[in-house]
Amino acid sequence: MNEFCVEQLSARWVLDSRGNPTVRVEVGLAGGARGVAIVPSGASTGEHEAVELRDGDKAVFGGKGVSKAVANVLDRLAPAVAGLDARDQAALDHAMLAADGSANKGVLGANAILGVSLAAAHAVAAEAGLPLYRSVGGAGARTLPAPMLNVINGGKHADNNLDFQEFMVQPWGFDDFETALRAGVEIYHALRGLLHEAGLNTAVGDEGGFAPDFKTAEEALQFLERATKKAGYGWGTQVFIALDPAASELANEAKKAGKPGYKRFKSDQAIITSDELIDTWAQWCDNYPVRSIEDGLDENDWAGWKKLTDRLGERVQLVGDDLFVTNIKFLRRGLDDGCANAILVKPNQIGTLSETLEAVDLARRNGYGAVMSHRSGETEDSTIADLAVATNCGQIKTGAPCRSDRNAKYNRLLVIAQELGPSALYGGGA
Ligand code: 2PG
Ligand code: MG
Repeated sequence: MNEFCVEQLSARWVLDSRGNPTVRVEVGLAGGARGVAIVPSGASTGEHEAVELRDGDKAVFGGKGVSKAVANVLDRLAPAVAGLDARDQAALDHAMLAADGSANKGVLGANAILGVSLAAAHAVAAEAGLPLYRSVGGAGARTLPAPMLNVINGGKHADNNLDFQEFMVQPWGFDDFETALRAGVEIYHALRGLLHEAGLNTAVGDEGGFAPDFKTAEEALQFLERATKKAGYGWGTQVFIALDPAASELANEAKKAGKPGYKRFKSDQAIITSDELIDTWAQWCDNYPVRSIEDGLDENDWAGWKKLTDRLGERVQLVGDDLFVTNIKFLRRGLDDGCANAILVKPNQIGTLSETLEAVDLARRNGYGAVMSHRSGETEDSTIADLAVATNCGQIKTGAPCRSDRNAKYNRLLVIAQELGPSALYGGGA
């Protein structure tokens, strides 16, 4: 036994940003340090994500209780990791995978496993007297990520008429994180003013972005352009568009209607083909400064992804979220088939920290980008901010600069930037 060995685990439910229960884990080490993590939760989840264990008892939290996952932390995972040296994250995670025994963490729950995995990493950092990004990333961790700010919400994240889920701005031509974030915030406030003047709703969706009804999806892009210019920034020189239409959701809606393709389920109900959706993205890239498109097609439309990548992959970042689910098995297929050129990284899609780091590593070694990401259901936990810096991945997606569950990450990055001082690099540098 040394001071980094796991001595104690506690767990309980707490609430996430949508008011649903989620798992909070605290890990105590023999040396006395403690680490805490709270697990997030998605709404537009990928089919192949690791299993988020919910109780399913409709009488309690509408079935969304996590008492089974909490019990699994205490009864099954605690004995599996007791006494292990938590500095060996892969060994600790592996002990939990062995205790679960399934391919998708469906026995004990990825929400239980990830809670322990991340809390253990926090405890190690505390015991070593290091910030998490340094403890996980080592001496080279110093790149602040370029934020993708999701300033207009639609799809499953809002009750408006936008079929596509996320309209983000990404400040790219800036020297440092702080100035880039300031630009994003000023654009957000300019956008609020413009929407208000136009008589549009300024209430926000799940990720803090505005969620008005627009005449067309393209009108959302036009508002982004006006807001960027009103805030005094260069459209297409300093500020770019990043999109996450979450196309798997459109494909699911078509499937429900018994048809193949993609259904515009909130606007005109039209069902369009993969080729037509690719044409839409190509047109938008011609007419607007689009830098990044995530889940532009359905997670099962590998042939479409190949076409999309051949058509736009040279000039636009094409990010696989539902497509890869932070899982190297699916990422390998993408690498082999030439699908996408970047991966979205969500620790709870795969369920352990070491597998998350492995996915980032595989992507980077093969020339794919990596974007660290929140979930639509979040909390005050800001672990992903540290992970973005730890991996030097250069980009983070963590919502609008609004609502404390989103700003917890931005605020943590501001503090990290200050800590790093002149040694900090910025992922979206000029
Ligand atoms: C996404 C995410 C986060 P959710 O699709 O990228 O923005 O949404 O957490 O609902 O899957
Ligand atoms: Mg997505």
